[in-house]
Amino acid sequence: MNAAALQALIFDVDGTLADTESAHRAAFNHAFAELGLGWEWDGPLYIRLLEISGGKERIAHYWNEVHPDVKPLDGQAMSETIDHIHELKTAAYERAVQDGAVALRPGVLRLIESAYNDGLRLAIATTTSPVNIAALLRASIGPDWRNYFQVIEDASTAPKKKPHPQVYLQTLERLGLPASACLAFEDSANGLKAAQAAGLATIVTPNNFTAHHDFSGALRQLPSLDGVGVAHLRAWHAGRAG
Ligand code: XBP
Ligand code: MG
Repeated sequence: MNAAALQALIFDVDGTLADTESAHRAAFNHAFAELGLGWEWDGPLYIRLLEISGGKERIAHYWNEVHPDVKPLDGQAMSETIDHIHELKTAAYERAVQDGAVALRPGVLRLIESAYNDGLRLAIATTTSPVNIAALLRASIGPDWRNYFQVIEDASTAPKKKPHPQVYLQTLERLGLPASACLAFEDSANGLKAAQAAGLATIVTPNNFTAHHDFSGALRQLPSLDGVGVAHLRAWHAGRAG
């Protein structure tokens, strides 16, 4: 048993705070169509591609594995073409989120508010782009959403994507807390691995895209955060192994 008291909650974004992946998939397809690439990611393919964290990395993987014959656009280097596809994808995703395509998962807002009011520190550790986080949380929490989160680490600050623990290690460093004083919240096996590799006890709320993943070693696996309060978190955290 580890005696550190619970001081902070660290949230993944995609799939954990909100079921965002359908909107991400549509945005990727929108960008592919805008550029006339003739690529279309259907649901089952996207579930497999989600094993690659990060939008740019996912595009690169698909391109290398499935369409090695496709040439970069207009004589650009492959990385520049991927950056361009990803810019269009990010703009399409932001528009969709602003139009209300994504809502927070059940229990998320209530837990964020009650943890904040209880004096817990809140942080975000995600592989996604900062504009995506802002669009989602502005639309679902309001213009002052940043006040809740003391630390935000994302694709712009942690280039090594999950399952690498970089994003969690940087979050802990900026919080100035040991992993033993925190809980992580994740929805995917890559996310769980990243959090575990940073030493974090992790609560997993799978969704339709990640239900088949292996969540061995999670502190708790729950259908959602609906009905989960700070008292539950403190009890689970106090009872965790080492
Ligand atoms: C989420 C992701 C993200 C989104 C796409 O992983 O992999 O890349 O699918 O967003 P996690 P970007 O929830 O584990 O952080 O296109 O901005 O990368
Ligand atoms: Mg996730």
